[in-house]
Amino acid sequence: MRELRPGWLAVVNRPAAGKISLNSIVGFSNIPNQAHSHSMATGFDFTIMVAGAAGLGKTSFIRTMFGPTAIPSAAELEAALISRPGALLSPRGSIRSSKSSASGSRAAAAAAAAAEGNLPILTHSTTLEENGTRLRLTVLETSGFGIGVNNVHGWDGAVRCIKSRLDTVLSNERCQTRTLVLGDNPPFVQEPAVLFESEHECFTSQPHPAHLADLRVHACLYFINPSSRGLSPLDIYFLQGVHNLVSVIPIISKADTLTAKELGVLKRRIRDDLIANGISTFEIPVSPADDPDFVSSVETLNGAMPFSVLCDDAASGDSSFQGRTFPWGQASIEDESHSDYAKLRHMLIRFNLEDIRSHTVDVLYERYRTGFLNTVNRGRNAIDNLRDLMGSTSDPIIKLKESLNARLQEEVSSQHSEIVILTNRLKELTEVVEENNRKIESLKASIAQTHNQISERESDKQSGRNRLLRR
Ligand SMILES: Nc1nc2c(ncn2[C@@H]2O[C@H](COP(=O)(O)OP(=O)(O)OP(=O)(O)O)[C@@H](O)[C@H]2O)c(=O)[nH]1
Ligand SMILES: [Mg+2]
Repeated sequence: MRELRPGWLAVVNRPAAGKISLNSIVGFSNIPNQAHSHSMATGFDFTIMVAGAAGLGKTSFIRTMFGPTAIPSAAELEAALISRPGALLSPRGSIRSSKSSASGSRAAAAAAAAAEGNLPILTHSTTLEENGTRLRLTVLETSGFGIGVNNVHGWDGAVRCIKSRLDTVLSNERCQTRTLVLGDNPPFVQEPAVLFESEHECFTSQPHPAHLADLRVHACLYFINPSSRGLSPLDIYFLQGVHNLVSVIPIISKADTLTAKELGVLKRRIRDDLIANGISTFEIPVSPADDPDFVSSVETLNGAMPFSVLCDDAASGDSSFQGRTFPWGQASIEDESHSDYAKLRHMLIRFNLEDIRSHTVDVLYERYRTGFLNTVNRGRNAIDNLRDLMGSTSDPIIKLKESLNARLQEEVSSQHSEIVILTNRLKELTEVVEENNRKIESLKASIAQTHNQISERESDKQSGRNRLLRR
């Protein structure tokens, strides 16, 4: 093998069809192995929301799929509420259950909160390990939806929860420094929810390399009532709210309660309702370059949507059989004639987990981010326009204040000068009046003097006349 020096690339053969093959081994064919060992060291984050009306088997499904450590059962949750009465919190932090009434009050408290638009969300995180691969699984379960009298705003809390996680990632990206996580459990944003950390850590080892925790909800499994006649208005309301934020996978629960014919009809109605209401669900991507066998298996999986599922009956106590036992027989979760559970597991975990994640992260989140930045830019442009309008690069508010102050001062000074003019005019007029008064006074005095002179002359005349008469 030739020695590879910096800046030197081995003689290359010009490509036959766009590819360049090197004559010597550089070593980048080892990159997949490096990526593999890095992934093994850091593990994977996967956050999943299970949503749907109360009692449809959401908890049972997660426990069947990921094992009993992935989420507490209803009984474990009640027990936890009895030991930790304040565990069920409303978004505003008020305690919604008390020790004395924990059992049974969970549903009532959840229904009350859901009616106020604060649907409680049970958040449970655990690290699972399989053949050395770590999966940091976070399950968010909507709890108590649809059992209240008024469910109109029931889903708002769940939509807000998904958005707030996206917003956290978005604001983290805009921060100058971000905190890397050491250890298994990522930090959590406080949900309007019950927050339980797993007490059954499956994995203990040295801290693995630091990584940036991904808080986004990657998939939303939406459970549909098997006894419905398609999507209900509330189903449509929720799905329309989240389908642009997360990869949505619709699921028909309790497949064992439907005949094959009923299931076919329900699936068709749900597909029609999804299309009619413009709701997009996750589909496994295929490209024209893909192998035809692969394409046909993907078509089978995509065609099975919405998946019907059947959950293991934990209460049966039979660990050798996964499924449900009835007086007339057994329904196995693995049997494809009973449900699409095997197909869903195939897609959700075994083959398309990364596709689901990348659809949420690279397509939906990018769209959300672009929309947010467009809004911010529009706001900035409006401020810039205002600045241009004011002919200054300074803060428009300060500029506006300054211009108002200047105008006010101008008006005050113009009024002031008017007052000065008027005062001067008044002074002049007063002087004129005083002058006129003085003239009047002097005229009065001269008139009085003339009067006196006339009366003196009159008396002189009278005395002359009297003298003449006496003679
Ligand atoms: N027949 C049948 N029953 C099921 C199935 N899955 C779950 N159940 C039963 O449905 C009931 C409710 O199951 P959960 O898993 O607690 O339902 P959930 O959706 O988590 O309920 P909430 O958390 O209260 O919203 C339990 O009695 C389960 O045994 C299923 O596939 N078929
Ligand atoms: Mg549950």
